[in-house]
Amino acid sequence: MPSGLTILDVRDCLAQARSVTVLTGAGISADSGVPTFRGPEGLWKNYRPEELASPEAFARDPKLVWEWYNWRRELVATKQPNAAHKTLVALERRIEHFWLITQNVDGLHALAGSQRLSEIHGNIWKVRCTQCNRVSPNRDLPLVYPPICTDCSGLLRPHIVWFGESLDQDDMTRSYQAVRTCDILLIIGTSGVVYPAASFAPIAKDGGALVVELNLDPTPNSSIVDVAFQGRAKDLVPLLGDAT
Ligand code: BJW
Ligand code: ZN
Repeated sequence: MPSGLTILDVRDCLAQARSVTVLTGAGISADSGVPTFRGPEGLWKNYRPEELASPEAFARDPKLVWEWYNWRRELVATKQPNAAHKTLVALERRIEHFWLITQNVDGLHALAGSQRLSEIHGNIWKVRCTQCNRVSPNRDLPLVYPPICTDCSGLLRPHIVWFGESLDQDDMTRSYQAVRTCDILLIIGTSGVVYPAASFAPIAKDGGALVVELNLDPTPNSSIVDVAFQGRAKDLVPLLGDAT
């Protein structure tokens, strides 16, 4: 078990690796100014998930839910990818088998240039029709309520995976395969409490990968991974690659 690895050792392992998978969470975007969910400054401190981010909440009061997403869209629109997002783009460009799995809905990985990417909890810049299920991009600021599907006149909802909802099957197949078969799994800025992403560290370990966590604080993953580094994503992740 390679405990005692330094971050520069991990960089050297990455330089040799043919297959790398990365899982990110809200912590990577915290350094761009996007609030996390949990913790003292997190979104759930002021808003309860079941009141705003659940299918029941949307059924009960879609206008309130859209007001909250409108507020977050206005906020995210002012944010830019940081050095951690950019380093992952550089890694993607030089590693043969690379897959980035993000739980973030802010779109900052794609904005940075990531292409081999699964946004497993959706994207705040997409909407989905509650009647015909058509997904479409939408960057309206503000999004005028009620947003209506141009195909069937159904009410549009955020294209985001709420608690109790299924994740996209193709995304999950691809993500599980990437986690199972990688040489290295990097887990960056996630509290590691939300499934299915919470199961990725043990799955990668079972597959024989080197599993590395980068987070401001210890998490439930810290005791599973081979090595955990504490610090800000924008400071730690660039040490692993060649970001500008
Ligand atoms: C920094 C930093 C810096 C800060 N640098 N680091 C198995 C067992 C038990 C329960 C379940 C299970 N399988 C499914 C469930 C139910 C449920 C679940 O997981 N519940 C748990 C809470 C127990 N999962 C689901 O319902 C999922 N659906 C599903 O599995 O369908 C099938 C099924 C359903 C039901 C039962 C069984 C099967 C769907 C989950 C969808 C989650 N969606 C959300 C909300 C979206 C709303 C929105 O965005 O508008 O997605 S929840 C919320 O948490 C959001 C995030 O993507 C997700 C993860 O959060 P994340 O990214 O980890 O953020 P934080 O805030 O928690 O942590 C930030 C971290 O960053 C911290 O660690 C900081 O230290 C760190 N940090 N600054 C580095 N600068
Ligand atoms: Zn429709």
